[in-house]
Amino acid sequence: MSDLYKGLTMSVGSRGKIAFAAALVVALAVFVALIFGSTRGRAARDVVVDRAETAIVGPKAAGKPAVGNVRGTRPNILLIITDDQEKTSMRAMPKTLKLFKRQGVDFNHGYVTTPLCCPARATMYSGLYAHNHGIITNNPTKQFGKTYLWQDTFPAELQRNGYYTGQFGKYLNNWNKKREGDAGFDVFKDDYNGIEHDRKERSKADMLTARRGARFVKDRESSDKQPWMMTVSLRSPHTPLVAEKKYDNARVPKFKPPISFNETDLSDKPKYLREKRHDKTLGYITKRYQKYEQTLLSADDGVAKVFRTLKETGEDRDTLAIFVSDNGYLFGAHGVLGKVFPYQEATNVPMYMRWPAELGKKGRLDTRLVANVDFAPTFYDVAGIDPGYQVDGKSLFDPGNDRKYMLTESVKWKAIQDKRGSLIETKTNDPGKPFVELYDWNVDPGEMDGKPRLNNANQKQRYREMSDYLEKVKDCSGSDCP
Ligand SMILES: [Ca+2]
Ligand SMILES: [Ca+2]
Ligand SMILES: [Ca+2]
Repeated sequence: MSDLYKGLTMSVGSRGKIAFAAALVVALAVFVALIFGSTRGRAARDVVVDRAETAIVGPKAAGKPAVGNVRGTRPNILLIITDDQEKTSMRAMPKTLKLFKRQGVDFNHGYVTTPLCCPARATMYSGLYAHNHGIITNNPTKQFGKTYLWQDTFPAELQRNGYYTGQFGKYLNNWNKKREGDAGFDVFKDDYNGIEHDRKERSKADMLTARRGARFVKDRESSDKQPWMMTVSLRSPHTPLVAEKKYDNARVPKFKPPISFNETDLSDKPKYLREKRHDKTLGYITKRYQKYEQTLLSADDGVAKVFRTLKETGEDRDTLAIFVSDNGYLFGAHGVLGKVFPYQEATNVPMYMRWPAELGKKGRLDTRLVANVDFAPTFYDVAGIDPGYQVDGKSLFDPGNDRKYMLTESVKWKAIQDKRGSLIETKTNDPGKPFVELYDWNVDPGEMDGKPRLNNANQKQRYREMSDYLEKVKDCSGSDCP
């Protein structure tokens, strides 16, 4: 058992003393930083951070923290994002699964609060819901510098607090470095921004991004004492579905159609979805999915490459890494092809965390309802940063991060869900009368019948509770948010 794990059995008294000592160290560090001006480039990795107990909740932990610590040093921070990756396609990424599922934490109830590229990423960077950072579409230029402030994101906060920061691959759609600024990155290589539909370049994107990330880690060897943060934003499996040449005919796991594949009766679904229905054939979708998975083979190689470099440079242990997709994808569920829908295939994404120094290398399942809105608060927590703005999410290491309901939202709809089902309200022309869907996954796991059933007291009470709660939190901010 490492020293950090002894935190679990420490008496309250000794915790208090350590917390006090840690607070002193942090205060001293801040004092020194103030004297020497900007902390940028100065803060050492061995700054001791006083943070809450690590609360990783798994089935065996019966809701109690499985790992605890009261202090630790600041880790490197690595965020890996895939683009449009729905959950079941993780099967096409064995190397990533080995690193993250077998050696890390699997969040099986991990969500993106808005299942669309740019809003989801803005939420990751800021720790804010889309209704607060303002980016709700993929064309956000008007929000930059107004509702979305790059100064209030984790790269900028970490940079201000002594981290060396890098961004590789897509940051946010339409972000223009010259106009909008460097967004808090010391190194900023947003490859393929604007030319992401170039079919010729597409197949090489993941390896280029991974190579740049690996180079960044290697370069940091010369200043090994300073922690770094980087985002590796992979292109795959976003369209155009052009795999690397060597994977053009690679074997990949076969497509398994969802229960709701080309759902016949859509009378329980909102109008915009009914109008979007494609009803592509199983043959077409199977083929398309195969291409989609083939692009993921390069993303998998890219992840493996970055971690090989972490091992070579001795950085693996002290790096907190999160792997996530910016949104899921519906492959024929409810007859549609796409994202931005309030259904599980779009919102429940692959989400893993790995940090050998604190969490060991035993695979765990964390069953809490967590989301991308929790990432920035998590990074602030482990780096001992009090951000200069109010976040909506909660640190994944915060024992208080154990929400009963999750809020998800988009332009057309807002929804809340627990682990049993969801209530979705889609806007109609009448603001007081949203189109309502209510799902209970115990009886309807495919979300095939959203017409609210209010046949008994239980159903009525659940419906009332969920719609009241949605009304209460749909425009929430800070600690009022779920
Ligand atoms: Ca996306
Ligand atoms: Ca090193
Ligand atoms: Ca139906």
